[in-house]
Amino acid sequence: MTPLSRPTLLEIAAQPYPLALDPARTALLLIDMQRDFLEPGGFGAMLGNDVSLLRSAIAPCQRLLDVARKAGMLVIHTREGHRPDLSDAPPAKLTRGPGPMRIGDAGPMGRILIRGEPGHAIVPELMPLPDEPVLDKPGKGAFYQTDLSLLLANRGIASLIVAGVTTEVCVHTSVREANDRGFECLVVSDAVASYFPQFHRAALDMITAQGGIFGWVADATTLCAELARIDA
Ligand code: TIU
Repeated sequence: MTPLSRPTLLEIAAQPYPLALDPARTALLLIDMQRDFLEPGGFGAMLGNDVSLLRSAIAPCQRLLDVARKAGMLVIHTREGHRPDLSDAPPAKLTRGPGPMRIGDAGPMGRILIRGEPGHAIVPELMPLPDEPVLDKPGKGAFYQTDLSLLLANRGIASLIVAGVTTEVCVHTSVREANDRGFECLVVSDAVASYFPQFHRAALDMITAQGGIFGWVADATTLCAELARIDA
């Protein structure tokens, strides 16, 4: 395909219909690609999940990161987790689940879902670059109690390419928050993943249903081919 030498609208073949993206006003939002969710011994495993189900999203996220960086797009990483003293964790979140392990308890990758612990870090395959903002969020949504709105406003961002984990929890919550704030969201179907394949499918369907009630869905190959045309 022909490279684009100046800012031009990209037309992405997406569901439920093609999406026009202005790359200068689009950010890549990578949600919670943390060891705590993707590796054994963290929060995901503590909840009784098979964390290997999430690892399929790593390679598509790497490809997205690569083209977004080359295109000069804003890349933002998020991490779910809490202060070591747990003062930002609602009691209802701390006591949720059957136990015996809970948020803040010591696990194989350090204290579970605690900022600064090894398990809280983003997986090495997707290590943020020094100039890429990393947002620590105490909730499932990327906007809740973070300065994400400010970062996006300062860069004039109108559209978000969303990837990460898990499809129906933090990705979905963040997309719903973004949609209500007026952002157009494109969720990358194979760069998001869930511990529950049926929830993954349903969550993607819920985004595109009703004429794209929450946004659009496209796969990483389709999207990367378009983004790779941008001459940064
Ligand atoms: N449990 C689950 O599916 N997800 C979370 O707790 N957090 C995120 O999705 N990041």
